[in-house]
Amino acid sequence: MDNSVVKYQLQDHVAVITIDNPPVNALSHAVRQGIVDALEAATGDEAKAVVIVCAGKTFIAGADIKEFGKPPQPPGLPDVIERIESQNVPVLAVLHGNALGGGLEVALAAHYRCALPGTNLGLPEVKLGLLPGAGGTQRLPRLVGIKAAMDMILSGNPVSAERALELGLIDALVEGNPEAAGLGFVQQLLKDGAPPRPTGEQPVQEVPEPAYFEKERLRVASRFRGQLSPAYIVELVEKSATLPIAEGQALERERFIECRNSPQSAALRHVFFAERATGKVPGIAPDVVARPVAQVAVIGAGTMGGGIAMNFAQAGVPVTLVETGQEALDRGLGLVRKNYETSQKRGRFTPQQIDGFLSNISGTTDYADISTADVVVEAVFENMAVKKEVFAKLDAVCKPDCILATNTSYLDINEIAATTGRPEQVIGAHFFSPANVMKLLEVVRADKTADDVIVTFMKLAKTIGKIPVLVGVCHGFVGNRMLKGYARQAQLLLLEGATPEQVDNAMQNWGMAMGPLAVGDLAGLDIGYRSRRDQGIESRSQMETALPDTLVEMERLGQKSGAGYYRYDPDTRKRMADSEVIELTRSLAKKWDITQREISDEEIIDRLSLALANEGAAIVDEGIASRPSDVDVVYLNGYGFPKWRGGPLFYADTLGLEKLLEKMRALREQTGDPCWEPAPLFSRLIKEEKTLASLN
Ligand code: T1G
Ligand code: NAD
Repeated sequence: MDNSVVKYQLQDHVAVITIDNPPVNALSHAVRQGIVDALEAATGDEAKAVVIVCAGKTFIAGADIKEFGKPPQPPGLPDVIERIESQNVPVLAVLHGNALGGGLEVALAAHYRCALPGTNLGLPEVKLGLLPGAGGTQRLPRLVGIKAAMDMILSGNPVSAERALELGLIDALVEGNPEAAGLGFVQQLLKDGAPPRPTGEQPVQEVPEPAYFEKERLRVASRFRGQLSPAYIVELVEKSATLPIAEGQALERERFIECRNSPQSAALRHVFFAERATGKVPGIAPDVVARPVAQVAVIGAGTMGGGIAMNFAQAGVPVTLVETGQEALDRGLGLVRKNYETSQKRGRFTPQQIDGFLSNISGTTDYADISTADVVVEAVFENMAVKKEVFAKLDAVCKPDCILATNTSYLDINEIAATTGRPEQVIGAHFFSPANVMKLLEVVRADKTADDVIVTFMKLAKTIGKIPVLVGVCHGFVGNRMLKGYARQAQLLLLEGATPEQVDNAMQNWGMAMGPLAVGDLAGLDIGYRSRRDQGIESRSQMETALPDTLVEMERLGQKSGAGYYRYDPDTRKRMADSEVIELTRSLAKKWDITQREISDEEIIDRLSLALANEGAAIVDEGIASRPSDVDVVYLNGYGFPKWRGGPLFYADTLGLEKLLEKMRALREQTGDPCWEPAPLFSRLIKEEKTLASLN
């Protein structure tokens, strides 16, 4: 018996079940049915053993996430697991590539496991707002013990095959072709007379004291604020030590279904596919190929330049940092070395790795030294005249097909491109600080940017471990443009009576990594101050920037000066509310004739999240972003938006567009503020009975 994705064959009395469901052998309905049918065939053929193996680059990478939210089709995965474990002859799973989620649960149901070196074994369900729903929380502790199982399932991070062997998760490392290696291993098992060995019947190893579970519950409550599945994971792993496997699995299934149907998991599944969709650029022919990139140059070794260079060095791409003078160059290279020392202390990289990265980084003050670069990323001062001067120089020294990218945060890339004779080779590459850490990269398509330049840069971004989002040219692109409306609401709420602490706590309890005022203090209030002055906006002339303007002129620049919206303890850097700021805000409110009042956390959350959604919808409508999920990916990876809320536009759909319009109209009524004029896209979608997700 065969079906389109599961092959069955009998070899020397051994039944070989091969799953072939590209790209990642996900456990679709056809795969589940195919496995059960193949096991029935093995029984019918009186096979002496069964080998489960996968074709392609990986073992099973989990349940088919695309099937979630659709009506369940039997056999469900728990049935498949039951069927594997109850087979009356030894069942071996041969693992290679990734054995994740339901894939590892299939392996746990097998009686023996072997893996090729380099295989990743993990239960990443928590990253999808789920928990292992086919026995993982009950069988893994039986093999590796409670603590190792708890760490694996709560972190969702895989372990290597080598570590899995140490933990007792697999029985052996094997080499070569998975099927051949598996057949060799199973013949040894048969020679040794190895019996079927149901994992579910094995006792749980090393059960810790109750205090351990209490500590885990507390840790999870603070680390996963507002999330459902982590607490259930602690409960289920703890109960695996006392409940018989059938009861443990039944409770696990109940918890799993609750999580699967939760808005959090829907949000995290949206994020999973949204982050993979950003690389698919509409409107570019599939035959446009990326150019090879063998060497890169970065102009300016300041806050951003150094971090940008580190990304290329770590990806094995030689990079040259260019500065105005030796002193600036030495300072920049020194900053890079210091960053690596910190990473080494934190155990992120080994000394050997760091030596390798540093050997990929060189420095110069002579532009002629980068004439053979394939890509140049400019990260000099945010000043149009300086950038134009640099691009004119690059246009002169770099080879004709060298791609010239700018890391500008706000400046008009079309204007910069126009200073060169090769505007089709000019593109925006907006990294986020710290550039060697933040995963987001806004790739900015200028009016004349060539398709193969875009394809090359999107691929290069993935090579250096970034999530690229292609955006159009406008002030602040996607992220900073949306930030403007968000930050403005935060300022207005302060003038209307909320405190910095109240605004930040409301947003952090809602899930933001950090509240808007604390972010302002972290980034430095002087950056915004300088940018407003560069735009010719007179200081304190605007209601929504009067407070930060005043703070900067009081030398309160934020964390870097020890005070901003908050005061910071010089030793611990602890953030403390500051009555002086409250007083100052009160006096500014008087000056702008604003009556202060009690403000609820709900109003704060509404105004900040709706400001993001409204601007995000306008950005999609203008085509600055290709799809709503791209806007979500920008905010999730660049601005600390909580992943379990899916992003500003996914959240808007969760609220419901009619409800969202209602809230905006009420705010328009209440405040008279034209910013609450809803983006036309909302009404259009409502009229067509569609959601933002329908545009993804
Ligand atoms: N279901 C459906 N599609 C999947 C998928 C999955 N599990 N995993 C990947 N894809 C698609 C993906 O969208 C992309 O499609 C293509 O495969 C290549 O993926 C009961 C309930 C395995 C490490 O969470 O982490 O099991 O964009 O670009 O970089 O307990 O994919 O080409 O159209 O990511 O080489 C648990 C999810 C599920 C693992 C490979 N499993 N996958 O990375 O390729 S829940 C996971 C990954 C579960 C049970 C529970 C990665 C990967 P497209 P890719 P990659
Ligand atoms: P920075 O002031 O820290 O560094 C700029 C560096 O450029 C300095 O070391 C300076 O010596 C060098 N430089 C100036 N003119 C030069 C020239 N002609 N040739 C070579 N080097 C030159 O600035 P930064 O914060 O790294 O910002 C750089 C760019 O990145 C700006 O456009 C900024 O808007 C953008 N950006 C900054 C951040 C951030 O958080 N700092 C985030 C994203 C983007």
